Amino acid sequence: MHKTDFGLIGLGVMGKSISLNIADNGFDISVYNRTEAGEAHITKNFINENKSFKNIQDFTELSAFVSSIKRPRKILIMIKAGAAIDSVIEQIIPLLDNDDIIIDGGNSHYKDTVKRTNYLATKGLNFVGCGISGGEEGARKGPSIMLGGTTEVYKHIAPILEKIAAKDSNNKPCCTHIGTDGAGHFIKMVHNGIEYAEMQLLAELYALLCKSLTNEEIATLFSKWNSGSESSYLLEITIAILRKKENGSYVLDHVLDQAKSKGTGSWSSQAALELGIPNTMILSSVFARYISSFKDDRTQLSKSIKPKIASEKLDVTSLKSAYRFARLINHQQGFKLIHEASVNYNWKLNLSEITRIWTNGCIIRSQLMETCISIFKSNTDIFEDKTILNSLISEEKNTITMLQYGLSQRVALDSFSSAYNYWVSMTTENLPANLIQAQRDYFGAHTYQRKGMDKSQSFHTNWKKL
Ligand code: NBP
Repeated sequence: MHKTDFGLIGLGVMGKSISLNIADNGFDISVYNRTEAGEAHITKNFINENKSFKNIQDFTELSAFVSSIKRPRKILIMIKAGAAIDSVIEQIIPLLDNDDIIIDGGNSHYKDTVKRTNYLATKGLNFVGCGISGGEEGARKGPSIMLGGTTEVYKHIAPILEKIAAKDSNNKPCCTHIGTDGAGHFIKMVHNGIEYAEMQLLAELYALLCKSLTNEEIATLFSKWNSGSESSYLLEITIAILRKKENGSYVLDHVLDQAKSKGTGSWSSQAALELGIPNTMILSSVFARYISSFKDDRTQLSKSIKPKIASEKLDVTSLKSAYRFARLINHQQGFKLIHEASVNYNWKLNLSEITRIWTNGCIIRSQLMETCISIFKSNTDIFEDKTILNSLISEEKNTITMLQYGLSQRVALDSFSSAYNYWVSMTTENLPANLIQAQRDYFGAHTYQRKGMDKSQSFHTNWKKL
């Protein structure tokens, strides 16, 4: 058998789709899936289901799989993140040769990626942490690909990964070298964090709208929004979800209201806490999912509350404006976190290039993301863009109207409130943090600074003495 161009380990949802995408683009590929008890059929079934592809070689034995790939080998591991990655790495290390390239395409934690990069370098092997977004369909038709590792290694894998990636509006691949070691996985993690908040905003809008509109009416309203500046992939799928019926009734009405999560939202929040960046929207979206999981408690407690009957009329025009406002804040916070990580880890991240590869193939692709490409060509913070700042100033009024309606109707608007409170605090010169400083000094003698004086000067007051 002739040697293949690429190897892939893990024929799960993503692995299967990426393999077919690579084969479709004319590359020869070797695929492998572990053969736990009763699982030897996975690779065979995959080949049988895709008989038309003559350029896929399947293996159930790792050494034969590794030997079948051209050197330097490029092997994409597409399995569950965590210990499974380390286990596969340990199994293939003895089979590899110097300068071979292992690519981890799963949602691994960026700090694990840094450790693995350093560890594999001691073995003479290259490691690339690679974020892949777009779900099953994106993986098959063209995902957005965020690569870490060195520029040298990127050059080796770019011809294949750029070919299989989605293309932006200028037909450039939505695939780029993000930065060294953990940068690719960090960016994928924040991508997912922004996604959490984008999803939560739509869920909160739905919660408000379904008080007075049917699912079909909400879908019609969202369709109007989706034809303009607020268009996005997530809005598009929400419309389809709202309209989906089975046996004459809306499927959505039968879906249990407990949202699950796999970790990238909480990791983004942890990174924000570690780096000192107030990413309130991702955090509130993660907590909203956690709150949803307390279904039994909610059901029990709800029995003590009288339901609110919508008496006031909902001002639908304020909603679109509030939605835009909150999305701008979400993007501002997400990119502030990315910028801070860039400085902290010396990744020298190109924010405009990151937004560019997020304009197609990925879950948070949107018209706003297209706008962000030019914003980040000359700024590192969305607030520095005068047009955006003016837009936020004018949309504040509508956000207040929407939040007031939500409060009056007893609809929890975790993420919209986070956006608004963050905006108000960020645009307020004097916050009550002077009281916090005084309290800290009172009970812990932590000292404080005084207004108008050099910040290097610390003061302590005996607060008990009148
Ligand atoms: P799936 O759950 O569909 O597949 C998981 C794969 O991991 C299977 O091939 C499975 O083998 C393999 N695996 C496991 Br589980 N434990 C293993 C171990 N100890 N050793 C070797 N292989 C092991 O996951 P998926 O949706 O394809 O996701 C794969 C990665 O891509 C994850 O990190 C995920 O977070 C990430 N991701 C997923 C999406 C998405 O939309 N699904 C998008 C972007 C990124 P088996 O078949 O023998 O159990």
